[in-house]
This record gives sequence, C-alpha cells and structure tokens, in this order.
Amino acid sequence: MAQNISVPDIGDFKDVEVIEVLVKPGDQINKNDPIVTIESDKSSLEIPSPSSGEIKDLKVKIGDKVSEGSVLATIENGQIASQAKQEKTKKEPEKQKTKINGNLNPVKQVKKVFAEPASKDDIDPVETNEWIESLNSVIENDGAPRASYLLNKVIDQAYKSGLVLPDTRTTPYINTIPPEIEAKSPGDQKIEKKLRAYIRWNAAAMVVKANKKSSELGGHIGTFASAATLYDVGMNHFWRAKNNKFGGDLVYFQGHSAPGMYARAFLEGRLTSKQLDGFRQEVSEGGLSSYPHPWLMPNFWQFPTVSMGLGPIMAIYQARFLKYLINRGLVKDEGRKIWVFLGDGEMDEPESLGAIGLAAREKLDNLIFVINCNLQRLDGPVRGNGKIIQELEGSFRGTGWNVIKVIWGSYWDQLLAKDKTGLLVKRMNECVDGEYQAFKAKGGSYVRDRFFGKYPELKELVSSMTDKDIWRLNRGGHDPHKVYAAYHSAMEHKGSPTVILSKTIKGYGMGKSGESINTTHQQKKLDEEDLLYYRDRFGVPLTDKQVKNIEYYKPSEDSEEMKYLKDKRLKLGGYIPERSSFAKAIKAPPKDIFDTFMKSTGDKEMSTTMALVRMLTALLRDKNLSPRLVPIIPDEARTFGMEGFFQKIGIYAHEGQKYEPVDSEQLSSYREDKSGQVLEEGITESGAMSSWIAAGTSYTNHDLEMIPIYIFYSMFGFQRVGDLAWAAGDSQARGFLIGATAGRTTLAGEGLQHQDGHSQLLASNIPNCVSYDPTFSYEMAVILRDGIKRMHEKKENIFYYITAMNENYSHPAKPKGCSEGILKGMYLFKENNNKGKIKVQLLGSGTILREIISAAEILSKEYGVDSDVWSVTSFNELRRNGMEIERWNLLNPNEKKKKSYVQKCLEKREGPVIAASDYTRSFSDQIRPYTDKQFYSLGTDGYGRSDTRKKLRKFFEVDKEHIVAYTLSALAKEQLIETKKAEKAIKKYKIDKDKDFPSNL
Ligand SMILES: Cc1ncc(C[n+]2csc(CCOP(=O)(O)OP(=O)(O)O)c2C)c(N)n1
Ligand SMILES: [Mg+2]
Repeated sequence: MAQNISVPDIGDFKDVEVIEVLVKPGDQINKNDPIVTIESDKSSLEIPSPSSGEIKDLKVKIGDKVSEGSVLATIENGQIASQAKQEKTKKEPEKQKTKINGNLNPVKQVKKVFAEPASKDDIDPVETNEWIESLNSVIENDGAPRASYLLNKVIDQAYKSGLVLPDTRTTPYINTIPPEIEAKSPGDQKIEKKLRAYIRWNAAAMVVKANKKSSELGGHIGTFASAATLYDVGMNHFWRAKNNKFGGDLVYFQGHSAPGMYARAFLEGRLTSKQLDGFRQEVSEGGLSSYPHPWLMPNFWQFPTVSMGLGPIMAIYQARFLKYLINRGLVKDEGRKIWVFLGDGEMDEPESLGAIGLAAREKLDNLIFVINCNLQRLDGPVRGNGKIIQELEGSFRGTGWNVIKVIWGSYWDQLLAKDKTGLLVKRMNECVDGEYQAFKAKGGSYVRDRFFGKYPELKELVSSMTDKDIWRLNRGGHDPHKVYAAYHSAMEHKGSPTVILSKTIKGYGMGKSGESINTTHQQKKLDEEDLLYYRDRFGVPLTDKQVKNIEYYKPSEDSEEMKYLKDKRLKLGGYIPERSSFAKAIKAPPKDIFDTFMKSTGDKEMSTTMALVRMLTALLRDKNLSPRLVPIIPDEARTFGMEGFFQKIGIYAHEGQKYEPVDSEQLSSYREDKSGQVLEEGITESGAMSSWIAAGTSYTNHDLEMIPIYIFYSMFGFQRVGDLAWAAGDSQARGFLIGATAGRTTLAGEGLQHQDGHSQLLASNIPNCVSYDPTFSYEMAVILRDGIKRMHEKKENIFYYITAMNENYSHPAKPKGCSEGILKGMYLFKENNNKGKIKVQLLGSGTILREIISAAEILSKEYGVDSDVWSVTSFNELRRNGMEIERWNLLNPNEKKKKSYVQKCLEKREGPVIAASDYTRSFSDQIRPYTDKQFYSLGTDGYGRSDTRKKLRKFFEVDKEHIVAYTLSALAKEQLIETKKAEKAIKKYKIDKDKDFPSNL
C-alpha cells in the first residue's frame, strides 16, 4: 500500500521552497535517501525518506513552497517507521568498568607512605602515626585499590562535614612511580650509553662546525644535551615506525632538538657526514633544515614544531583525529600513539595548555606528552621562584590527565629509602627551581651545603658521600631506567592522556661552557677545551686531534653498537622520523555534479556561502568522495546555514549521544554520534585549525586522503591563527579553508573586529596557498571542483583559501568559456559597447564586482562611457603569474618578452583600469605592475564599523556612485573626458571632498 512521505518538523520555517527533486516515480530508494532539497533564505536541507520502497507519485516540483506536513511523494512497500528516530537515538548500554580514582589501571603495589617529620602544627604525633600506619596496613593487606577507596570515602565525609581540605592538585616532589614497581628496561645499558654518547657528540659537533663556517648559522646544543636520554629510550624501545604492517607512532620532536635527530639518522646511515656538514645551509642542495620542516625535508620531517605552542595543540587534535578515523571506521585501531616532546618554557604559550581539557574530555589515551623540564628557557629559569613540574602537574591533573613525574634518578633511591622521617622529601618540596638550577651549576660541595645542609639530619644522611658522589645524584630525565619505566607505564595507561614531567639539566655535559647556566640556550660554540671536556665526560672514542678537527664519530658497521642500534629499529619496524604517503587519490566528482550552479538563479537570491553549502551537500551524494569530507566548524554552523549537516552526517562525539537533544523532533536536530562526520569544535579557531591540519595531512600520517573543509568567520582566520596556517603550508596540508562572512563592507552590522578587509592578503603570503574571492556561485563551483581535482586527485601539495559572503543576490548563468579565466584569476564578464567613444576597464572581485557591474551600467547610460567588466576571482593568483613572468623577462633580456596573464587580458582593450574590491587597495594593487595601462585601485582601507552595507560602501568609497565618480575623474586625468564632467558627478552623488581618508577615521 502506498504511503505518504511528508515534510517533518523543520523548526520555525514555513513556506520553504523546493529547490531540488532528487527522485522520480519508479525509483527504488532506501530509508534515509534524500527525496527533495528545500531552501529557506538562510540554509538548505535535504528531506530524507523515512523508509525504503518504490516511489509512486511525486507531489511536488521545483519552486513549490512546503511546510511541516506537506506531502512530498508516496512510497509503496515502505513501512513509515515512526519509531525510526527513537531507534536512532537509542543508546548502546555503557559498559561499566571498575574505576578507582579515575584510573583504570590501578597500581598493584604501593610504596609505604612516609610519616611526616614532627611538626609544630602536629598536636598529637602519635595519633598521626597511627593513621599512617593504618593506611600502610590496608595497602599491604588489601592492596592499593582498597586503600584508594577508603581514602575517597574519608575525603567525601570530610567535605560533608564542611572541612576545607588542603589543595590536592599536586603530589610530593618525588617520582610518581616508586622504584619497587618500575618496569625494568630489557636494553643493554652499556651499549645504549655508548650510542647516546656518540649521538650527543655528533649533534654538538654539527652545530659547532656550522658556526665555524659562519656565526650567522646558529644552532642549539644545550636543548638536545638535556633531552638525549628521553629520545634514546623512545628510539630503542618504544616508537614503532610505519611499515606495511603498522601505521606507525607519530612523534612530534621538539623543534630545536633537531640536531639530535640528525645525529642519530647519521649513525643509522640515513644521513651522510656531508649532509651533517650542511646543517642550516639549505640553499645548496642536501643541506639540513634548522628545525623540523616537512616542506624542506619532505621525506624526513613530519611535523613543524619550532614555533612554540603549535606542537602541543596540533598533536592533541592529531590524537583526536586518529580516534575520529577509527570511530568512523576509516582506519583500524592498531594502538598507535602520538608522542609529543615539549620544553618547559614552551608550556607558557597559551596554545600549549589551551587544549589539554579537550584531550582529557576525549579520553585521548593514544596521546603522550613528554615535557623536558630542564627548568630553563632562553633567558633564564622558567619558574625561578616556584616549581614548573609542580605547576604543570596541577594543571594537567586538574583537567584529568595521567601525570607521571620523573624527577629523581636511581642514585636517589637509596637516600629516599633511608628517609624514614620524610625530611628529605620535605626539603625537596621546599626548594624552588632557581635553587635547583644553581645546584647543578655549582657542584657537589655547594649541594651538600645548600641543599642537605639546611637540616642537620640531612647533612648526616650524606655524610659518608664524597662531593663527587653528591654531584652524581642524578635527575630522572637523565636516567634511562626511570625514563623507561615512565614510558612503559604511559604505554599501558588507558582512559586518559598521559604527561611525563621529566626533570633534566639544560646543557647536560657541557661543563662550564653551558651546563645549567643562564646562557646555555644560545651556546652554539664550544672551544677546544670545552670539546675535550665533552668528549671525556661521555667517553667518546676520539683522539685529541680528531676532537680539535671536530670530526663526527661513527663506529664500524660490524661493531656491537651499530648492530644494536639497527636491530632495535628493525624490531620497531624501521626508522623515524620518516615522512611518506601511500594514500590512494580521490577521484574528483564528475563535472555535472555542479550543473545546477552553472544556471542563472533568476530572481532567487542567495549568498555564496549558501551556494557553497549546497555544493557540499551535492558532494555528500558522491558515494566515493562523501566519506572523505571532513566539515570543520567552530560553533558557527547556524551562521553559515549548515545545521542540516547535523542530522544528515552527524556530529562526531566519541561517547555518542547520551541525551535526547532538545530539538530531537526537528529535521536539523543536534545529532551527536560516535561515527559522526562533522567536527563541531566549539569556540576555538586554533583547535579547528589544528583539526584541519590533522585531516589535511592524513594522506601522509594515516595514508588516507581526506578532504577537510573548515568554515569560519574570515576575520577570525589568518589573522587569528596565522602561525598555524603557516605551519599547515609547511606540513603540506591539503584541503579547503573557507573564510565566510568575508569583506569589510559585506558583513555589515558586526563592526570593526568582525569586518575583514585583508585576509586575502594574509593568505597571499603563504606560498602554497591558492586563494580566491569569487562573486557568483558558478565561479565557486568551478574553483571547488578544480581544488578537489588538484589536491586530492592529482595530489598537489597546495591548499585553498576561498572567501564566501553572506550577502544575498541573484546569480547569473555562467558565461561560456570562462572556466579557465576563473581559475587563472580573471575573465571578461561583460562588454558594454553602447557606441560610447570612451572606454574603461572595470575590474572587481567578491561582492564589489556587483557594484562594478552597476557602475558600468550607469557609465554607459548616463555618461556614454563604455566598459569591459572583468570578474577578478583572484588578484593573488594574477600577481603570482605576473611576478614569475616579469622575473623571466628580466633574466632573459635577449629573448622575446613573455606576457603575464593580466597583460594578455588587457593589452588589446582600451582605457584605464579601475579595480575595486572589498579588501584594502593593496589587494588589487598587486596587479598594477603587470599592465601598461593607467591603474586606479579602490578598496576598504581603514577600520570597519557597524552600519548597513549601503552606508559602509559609501564610507569606504566602493559603492557604485563612487566607482562612477572616480572612473570619470580618472578618465579626465587621462584627458579622455572633460574635468567638469567628473566634477559634476562628484556633486551629483554628494561626495564629500573634505571627508578624511577612511584609514584616518
Ligand atoms: C613562538 C616562539 N617564540 C619564541 C621562540 C624562540 N625560542 C626558541 S627556543 C626558546 C626557549 C625554549 O625554552 P624551552 O621551551 O624550555 O626549551 P628548552 O630548550 O629549555 O628545552 C625560545 C624562546 C620560538 N621558537 N617560538
Ligand atoms: Mg626548558
């Protein structure tokens, strides 16, 4: 029996136009296949079929107006599933796991808790000890989980009784993992120590050598010197490379520790000594880049990290993106990890800590931060008056991370074991980082006096130790055993991300020339004496002469060290870092997918943003391409009319949807789903951009080509996240950035901080960013399809920036043969030849092209001035072409001159050029050098302000009246018309000559 398919609840909308009918009688359709697309003045929505069956009758056609309940079609054999929605929102029962203190992996054994030293605050030390003894006894007899349970109960009771409990964000200043439960490294420590020494030496040598050539070259020794053990333990035991069996762990190396990675790659035979000699000399072929730059070393580096703060946020969203791919069923869950190496100074960047809440919320247990807490940054101590490790512990624990502190090395274990009163821990707790830094700069006797000497009991504790012994008391991050145990524990941890806070010494091993002193960071030279000291400190088998020549050290291939090094990497699947891609291309959609956009919209008005959203909807119907689209929106879906995507493809939520959304009855209901496709980022442009980078580089990091489309307020794009956009270029991300609500006068009411008149110029500075400012939907469609083809089918390492507007207007049919011009940056939109004797070339982009078109009509009708109207889709692309051609011509003075595309377009045309856009004049000025014609730019220089579009365009002098007046004036200047004609027009349009230049207002 035939049943009706009608319009469901579509919110507040009534009498909405049907713009597409997607089925015909006789079609066999599945449940949820779209029947029609309807469009309000803000957004378009597809109406899905509630059941499967055969379409019998169509009850609507394009142009009909429908509301909730209107019948669209009838379907036979279809069971209209009224429960469909309910079924959909039914949640999988959550498996309850036993969880203690938020930790799914409670420690099995816990070190006995110290009794605190007697304190004057303690009115009854005997009672205190009884409590502590009871706790120890529960741990021993019933285990840590029971002890945690009891403590939680006691704490709950304390809160109920109104007690103010002490701050529990931090734990004592000792290692999180007690020695008794440390996992033991299976490595050969002797060999690993030797290898580490060679790598240390070679890393320092390459920096020193480069600076012998020229002190301009720079480089850092102290950072890797402090982090060598942290890297080596990972390389020898944990980080699995990508190969045909495994996707590979992703390691974000700290940018300025790059010399250490080169030094290891040299031992591995991946880099030659000649290449090491080319450190920071990249202009000649084969040089090594200063920092990790995939653009410059595309087979080696994966992540550009040296702009501090970008590494942590990009890595967090990378870890989330990996979970997204897994939850969407696009890649297998192989237990891959994202490791991120950071400096303690770097953690001051707002971006470094800005997304740690998301990492915890999303339960990113595939993410491990290693923060090298050498207590110093560039100028001096990170927290001289405090403790960076404690501060970071508080921040990370507070958001729900698993925190592992690796503060003390094994030499401290015995001392700590002997510390029955807890006085040593007390002393550790009370010292500040400024003191800890000095302890390592000033030697054993200083430590004896200043650290242990404060309390007679502690002085006694180390009385049998020599100053040398005291000096040898090592820090956790330099102890491979402690580092191994921490990494092992991080790998096992489930349910939350892990941060390892590892205490080290900046410039470790550099002695007087740079160990733990305030100038360590910039130490790039070591004199002979320093080099000999460095060699001796680590036992590098080089003669004095070799040291003086600053030779690299590499043992013979059949040495036990080299065999060990290679064997370890072989077992872990290969070498890292290595950048590769085995992703399959995505075939661009057929041309006809965008056919509707090539036709005139007639009287129907829409914005280019709406047109773009309709194009995305069309792309989602392409079975091949659809799953690869990653729409990314920072809380602006409704602004851009994209709320229809919520229901259609779902919002990614790793926990699914635990609640019935308030708008569940509506078609565009807020649907969260574990396999949702939309990344709804909330209000974080940096986060959204980081997601976009992760998706845009998925072709290399996950061997899966994805098409990210990140749509944002254009003003909060490049200007806000410019550094991330630069990193995206370096990373060779592929995808679309859509700067919506673009144009200084087009986003009318929002005012100064919203109105963008320069993002196109910011985009133009990124070499591999291709940018467009289209006016009409057919231009947008041509650009979008070509972008997909170039990036995702032909795999060009470029990304697109396209501005889209929110101004509604009707769109003409695509003029014949203009596709090439659209892509190159300009094409002839219209010729006005009304027998006028004078001609002018009018160029416009974005919505201001429409002012140009109107101005051309006025000029023709009222002033007898003919014009050629050019739609400029990209002043940026035109300039690129112009620069290249000009350079070639200058370098080939004997050859026949080549012509820029601008010149080819304009050379046979008459009259001066007037170019206008909704951006600053520099935007259109970019092409001024590439035509012989007189050139005048109009633009929106100055701060925006809130008002109507009409008033704003008048204010910035880009409305049709100003364009007419300025054109007449330019023609008068060229002596093509009389000046009084121009004067008359200025009067007629009431243009205030005395008004200041808008930039000054
Ligand atoms: C955004 C940014 N600002 C400044 C710098 C310059 N810079 C490079 S390293 C550094 C100090 C880093 O200290 P820390 O993060 O503690 O690293 P460490 O070398 O101590 O491991 C600074 C200021 C930079 N690379 N990026
Ligand atoms: Mg530091």
